[in-house]
Amino acid sequence: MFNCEKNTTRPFTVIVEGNIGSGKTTFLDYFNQYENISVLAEPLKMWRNCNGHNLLGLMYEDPKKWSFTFQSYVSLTMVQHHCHRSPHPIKLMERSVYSARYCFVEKMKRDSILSEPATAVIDEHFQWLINNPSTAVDLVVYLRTTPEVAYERIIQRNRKEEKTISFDYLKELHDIHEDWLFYKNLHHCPAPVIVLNANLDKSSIEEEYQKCQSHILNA
Ligand code: DCM
Ligand code: MG
Repeated sequence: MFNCEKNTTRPFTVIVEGNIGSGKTTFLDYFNQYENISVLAEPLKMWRNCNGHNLLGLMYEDPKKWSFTFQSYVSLTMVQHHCHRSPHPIKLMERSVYSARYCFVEKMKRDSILSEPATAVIDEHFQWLINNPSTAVDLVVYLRTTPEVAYERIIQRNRKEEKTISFDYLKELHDIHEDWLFYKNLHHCPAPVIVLNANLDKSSIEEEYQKCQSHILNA
């Protein structure tokens, strides 16, 4: 067993989930204004520079060759966030070890991008991780978009690594998020889920955030 928060109480931990382009960063930026919340954005910088290697870029360039490497690194950096000793009583994380396995690895497995042996290793690792107290979460916020809106936002933000993302890929990733967090018929949900309409644009989304604000702040 590992327990990164030995001798400290675990903060109320919220994971923010949703498709690529669902507005997770905008959500985190909004909650950054509260002093009692530790906000942990996805460590994209690390994924783009692991000792000089852009693993995110390699994964999109040659998925068969690099997906295992990339997802192994994602898992490590996500565990680091789960273990982060928050100085505040509330911790907000962008994604988690759960969406890495239940959405991205799931998709790669279905597409045979990850081989069966590679998936077996990931699964053993994942099962061990989630049986440890440090990966426990208290609330899931699901930023629910249509794949059309998410796709449009990805085009607008124009990340160079993401140019190869097709609408079909995004649609399938959307369906997997839906099955997991909306219909709840795919994998277990690690905590209660609040679903927000994340199709709304920046000018009206803050009102939507109110639906989960008290759950988070009064935790
Ligand atoms: N990503 C991935 N596998 C994960 C997590 C993220 O392939 N386990 C990719 C999807 C995006 C990028 O990383 O291209 C950033 O993710 P996000 O949608 O969370 O901003
Ligand atoms: Mg993001």
